[in-house]
Amino acid sequence: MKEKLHALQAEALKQVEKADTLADFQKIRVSYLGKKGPITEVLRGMGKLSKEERPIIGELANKVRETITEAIETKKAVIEEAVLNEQLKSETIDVTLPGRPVQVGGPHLLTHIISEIEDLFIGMGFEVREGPEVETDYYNFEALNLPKDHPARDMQDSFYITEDLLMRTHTSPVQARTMGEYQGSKPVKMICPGKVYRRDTDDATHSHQFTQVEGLYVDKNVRMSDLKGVLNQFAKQFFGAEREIRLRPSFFPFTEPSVEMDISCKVCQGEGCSVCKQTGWIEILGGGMVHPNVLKMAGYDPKVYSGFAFGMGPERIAMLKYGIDDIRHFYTNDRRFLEQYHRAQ
Ligand code: 2NL
Repeated sequence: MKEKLHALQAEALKQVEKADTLADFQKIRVSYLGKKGPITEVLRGMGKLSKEERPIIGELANKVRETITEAIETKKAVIEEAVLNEQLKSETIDVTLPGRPVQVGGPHLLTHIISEIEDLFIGMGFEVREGPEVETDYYNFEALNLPKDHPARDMQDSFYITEDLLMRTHTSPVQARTMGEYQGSKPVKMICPGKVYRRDTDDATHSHQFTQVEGLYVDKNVRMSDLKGVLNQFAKQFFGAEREIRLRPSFFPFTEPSVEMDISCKVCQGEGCSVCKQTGWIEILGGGMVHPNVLKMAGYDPKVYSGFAFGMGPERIAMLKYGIDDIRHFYTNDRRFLEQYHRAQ
């Protein structure tokens, strides 16, 4: 019996020596130490042994079992570590590799310009209002002193949905609606940014769809000097404190008198160059004192109330500020154009 146990131990240890996968150890454990294995068999057959032999064989069998178990565990630990090391090696991350660039989006240049304009006028006490892009003939034309058959309507030919409904040709109807809502009950101090539409053929300076920001201030005792002060403040904050402004007489059906505002040319400081077409000045917006008819139609008594209004095109302003040569760049969505302005200030 003793020899049999010693032989079993020697045989098992040899197997452990040869084993090199985790499955091998499992097999050895089952075949030597398992329920149906030889060691268990010896321990089970103890009853048949003499009283003297029993403790000696019992102790030896237990020792053999421990020795085999220990050998398996020791070698298994070595193999497990090797497997882990292999895995770590194959799964290492090279932290020195450059990362994949993250695609960061940003607001469209026009959105950016419009919010900048909004911020400046909010700072002067104007509120921002929006309105429908599909307008009635009344708010788009009639309420702005452009009756049917007025020749100025030809310049603002639009896309008609029905005889009475059209894509708005300017954002002024938002202002006409606001005044109409208040019916002369309180002052109005607002700007209205948004998309507008004209039946134009697209080229470098024309687009059938573009944007506008218009402003309106109606109160008692609003004067031309208020318009000049507000627009001067806007021009200096937007284009730079060193810019001068000038107002030239002009005509709009909804203002009287009407003006156009120029800012001094940054390129030549007023000397005359190709950017300002040798004039030293660059036109940036139009405005004037709200026509009494416009006030009257919205329920404001022109003997009590007066107001100024102005309108500008963010595309033109962006083109001047960044030297963009074609209005179509804003709408063709070429990322090589758009991405240049993701960090625009
Ligand atoms: C331009 C000129 C202008 C207005 C817009 C306006 C609005 C109301 C009453 C009177 Cl409700 N006027 N808006 C006035 C003058 C000029 O825009 O060149 N825009 C791009």
